[in-house]
Amino acid sequence: MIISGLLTSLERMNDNTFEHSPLTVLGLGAMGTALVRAWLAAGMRPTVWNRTPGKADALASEGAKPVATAAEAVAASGLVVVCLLDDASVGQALDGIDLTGKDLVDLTTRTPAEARARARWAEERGARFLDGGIMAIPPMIGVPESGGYVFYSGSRALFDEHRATLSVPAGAEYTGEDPGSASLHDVALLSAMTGMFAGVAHAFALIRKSDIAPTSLAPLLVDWLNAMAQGVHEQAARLESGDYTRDVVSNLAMMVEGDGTLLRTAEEQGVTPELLTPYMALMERRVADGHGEEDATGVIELLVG
Ligand code: FVH
Repeated sequence: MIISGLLTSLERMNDNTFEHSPLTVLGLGAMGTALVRAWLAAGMRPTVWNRTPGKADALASEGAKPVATAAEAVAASGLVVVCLLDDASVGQALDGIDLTGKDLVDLTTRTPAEARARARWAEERGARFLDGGIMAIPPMIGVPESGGYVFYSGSRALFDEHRATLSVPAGAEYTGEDPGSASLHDVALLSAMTGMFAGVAHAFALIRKSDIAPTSLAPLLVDWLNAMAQGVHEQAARLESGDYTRDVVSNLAMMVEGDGTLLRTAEEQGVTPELLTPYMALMERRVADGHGEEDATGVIELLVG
């Protein structure tokens, strides 16, 4: 008893022994499967469970240990990683299961409020909780050079003890004790990505019926978006200073004037402007409110009310 307790403590103190530490993964969708393969490649043998059993078959032949129920899977390891569709599915999968003494790391995408509620829910059941927001797609998992990483927030002690294990599939970035912090970071980045791809969709629509090939526009788009993305740092600095006129290169009045050209071109090409007009309307409101000499940073004031 004392010896096994000492071993557990030593494993926790030095997580370099992760290949021998029991690990469970709940959820073998595209992401859960990629996570399991990364841990298998690192020499671990995770216990795995999926609601639909067939998804564990290939992983079993690669060394994973499938079990029939979520309860068995949770009982098998101190560290339980969850990667399910959404927060509601986590509640359903873990309903009625004993979580006493478990370290629950939940990589399911959710809102910050859902993450805080899920942390309270886990702690009430005797578990430590760490929420994770994955900034990677499945092919980036287990490929360090892809730059994929996971935001983690919640129990610092849990993060520190399992950091080496958690760093196997992708980089591990701890953002704070507030369990909602990881998902707020995650959703902020995903929201920016959504806006970016809305712009990309509009750009491809403009050339759809032209003789410009999508594959010839693509590298130009990537270079242009990379160059313009640097302006994010300046927007952040203006937000922190509160001075939206500081070092402005392209002012809002000029941009709103230019929006007319974007809209007329969309009309000429037979493309609906509906992906652009909500943002343009906000820019126009800022100009009408007397902020034409600022850059677009002030639009954020209209969003938060
Ligand atoms: N795949 C991606 O590109 C993104 C990258 C960033 C992070 N996301 C999030 O990761 C979570 C899982 O995503 P996924 O890609 O693995 O999703 P699916 O392939 O659709 O697998 C969903 C799994 O969830 C299981 N599931 C759904 N509902 C329930 C339920 N009520 N009880 C138990 N399990 C449930 C499902 O099981 P089954 O349908 O095979 O039986 C899959 O294992 C997600 O939050 C992404 O936003 C991925």
